[in-house]
Amino acid sequence: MDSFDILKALKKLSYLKNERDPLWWPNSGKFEVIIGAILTQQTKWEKVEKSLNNLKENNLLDLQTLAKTDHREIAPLIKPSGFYNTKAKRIKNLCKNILQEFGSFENFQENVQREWLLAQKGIGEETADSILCYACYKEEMVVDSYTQRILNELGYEFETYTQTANWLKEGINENLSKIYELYQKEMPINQIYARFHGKIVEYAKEQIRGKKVNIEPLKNAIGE
Ligand code: 39A
Repeated sequence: MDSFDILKALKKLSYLKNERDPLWWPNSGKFEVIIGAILTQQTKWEKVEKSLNNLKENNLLDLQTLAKTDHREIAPLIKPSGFYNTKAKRIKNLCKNILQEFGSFENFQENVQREWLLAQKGIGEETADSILCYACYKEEMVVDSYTQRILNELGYEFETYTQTANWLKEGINENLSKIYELYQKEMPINQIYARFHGKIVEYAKEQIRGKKVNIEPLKNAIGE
C-alpha cells in the first residue's frame, strides 16, 4: 500500500466534496492563513475561527497592522484559541520579521524558504508547512497529529516528521496520471497535497473516538 491508496479511499468516501476553498483551508493564498497556522497550534480549528473573527472585527488582520501592534493588544482577541500571550508574541514577531525581510506578503509568498520559517520563534515543521502549502501555494505536505494517528492506526510508524511527509508525497508523485484520471483533470501538485491533507483532517475529525481514530471505514474503502 502507498499514500495514493489512502487518497483514493478518502476521495471514494467523498471528503471535501463541497468545500468552498479549492485548497480546503479557508482563504488559501491570503495573509490570514499565516495567522491561522499559528493560532491552530495545540487547539481546535473552531476556536481558531473565533480568534480570526475577533482580529478581523478589530481591523487587525493585516501584516502591516499586526507588525506594529503591541502583543498585549493582540492577546485578548485571540484568547479563544488558547496560549494567547505566547501566540500574540509569536504573531507580532513573525509579522515584524516578514516585513523586515520581504517587505510585503506577496514577496514573502513568492520567495520564503522553509529554513527561514523554521528559524522563527515558535514555528515548527507543521506550522511552517501549513504556511508554505496553504498561504504560499508551495509543494509541501502538512503532517499534523490527525495524520500521525491515521497512519499509526493503519500500521505505519515513521521516525521523523520528514520521513512521514516524504512517504505521503512519494505515493502522490508516483501515481500522478492515476490521480488526474481520478479527478478527471490535471491538477497542480501543491493542490493535490493541500486537498489530501484536508481530506485526512476531515476524516479524522468525523471518526475521532477519544484519542483514537476509527479506522474501519477507511480500511474498508482501501480494500474495496
Ligand atoms: N484542524 C484544522 C482544520 N479543521 C482546518 N479546517 C478544519 C478547515 N484547518 C484549516 C486547519 N486545521
